[in-house]
Amino acid sequence: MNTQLVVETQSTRPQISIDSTPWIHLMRFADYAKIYVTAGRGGDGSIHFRREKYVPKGGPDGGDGGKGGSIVLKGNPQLNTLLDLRYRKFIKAKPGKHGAGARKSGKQGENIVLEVPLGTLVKDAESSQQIGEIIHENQTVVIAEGGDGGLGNWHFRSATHQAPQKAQEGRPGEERVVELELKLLADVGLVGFPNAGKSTLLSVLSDAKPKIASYPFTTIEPNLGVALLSDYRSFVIADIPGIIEGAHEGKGLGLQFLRHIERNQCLLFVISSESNIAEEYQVLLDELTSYEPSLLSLPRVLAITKMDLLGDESLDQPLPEDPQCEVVLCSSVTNQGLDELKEALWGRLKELAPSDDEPWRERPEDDADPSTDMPS
Ligand SMILES: Nc1nc2c(ncn2[C@@H]2O[C@H](COP(=O)(O)OP(=O)(O)OP(=O)(O)O)[C@@H](O)[C@H]2O)c(=O)[nH]1
Ligand SMILES: [Mg+2]
Repeated sequence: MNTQLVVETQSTRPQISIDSTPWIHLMRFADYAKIYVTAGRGGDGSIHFRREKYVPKGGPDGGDGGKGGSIVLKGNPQLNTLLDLRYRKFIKAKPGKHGAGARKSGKQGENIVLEVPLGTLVKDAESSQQIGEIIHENQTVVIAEGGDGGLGNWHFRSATHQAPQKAQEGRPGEERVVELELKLLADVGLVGFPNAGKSTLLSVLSDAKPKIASYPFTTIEPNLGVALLSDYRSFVIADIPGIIEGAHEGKGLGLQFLRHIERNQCLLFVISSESNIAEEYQVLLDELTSYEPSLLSLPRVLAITKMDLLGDESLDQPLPEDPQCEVVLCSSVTNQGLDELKEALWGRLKELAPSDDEPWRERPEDDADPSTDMPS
């Protein structure tokens, strides 16, 4: 557990208004990428005839062309963003080699494998049709299939056609524009205003080491961490950029972060002890509702952070009246309430578990066959 924190001692929560932070609009959150992919063309079939000593008029023996390289996505749980792909706009796989005499097939073009985080959805940019979704480690989805190699003239021989001058050309590889969108797969999603202390909380609840600073929107891409509890229990927490009023309309990092919350099993609201807690909680709830009303059916826990800043004073303000939400007072500096918070989250996640034998982390969509459609 990482307890080395650089902590500001005074309240650092500024008033966020979109006018005072115009640079936020310029930041792109790396959970979306559009790429142009061209699979390799298949190699041509060969027109060739056997030439051997003492074998006059050897028959046709032109081999087939090799298949072109495909472009394939592969799940990598170490990744949290699609950033790498944003710098590789055009991706082209190698063609297959042409067939040769003695029925020799051409070599296949090499597949290009693009590693992406778990939770990546891929769709055809033109038709908007979903091509696939990466959920499991090492799961693959072909996004552009290599062209088949052409048949060599050997295939075209017949009793009446003993010297066919015909072979097939290789087929072109698939070419398309695809859009990738990341919706992180985490059990618990942190929801809070910028600077509320979300990343700091993630760093003390889990093994993650996110960037922490006293200015808003420090987090511009999501971080995942694994929270460990006793008896080998664990769950995954995702820290995402802060929410501000109007986020559902695209303010701040807006919609770019909200899509991650959809996949969480449970939401952890984070509000600083120095804020107007009930008011801030209501803004957060309203933003979630405006974006996707079904988010309110997710179990939720409210962590009131930075309790250490109150010193000896107790929390002297009304808490949100929400029977569905358990409230835990905590501090990432003194570790107050952290174990209680983990247990509260575990409790909520456990309620979702189908049974003790089946871990709750098995989501319905996880039942889908993770087997690959990777071309051979
Ligand atoms: N005293 C005190 N300071 C804290 C605590 N948690 C976080 N902070 C400080 O609050 C500031 C903001 O913390 P972050 O964890 O970066 O906040 P965040 O919610 O991730 O902010 P964004 O990524 O900008 O949305 C930093 O200066 C932290 O050191 C706490 O429990 N006590
Ligand atoms: Mg942060």
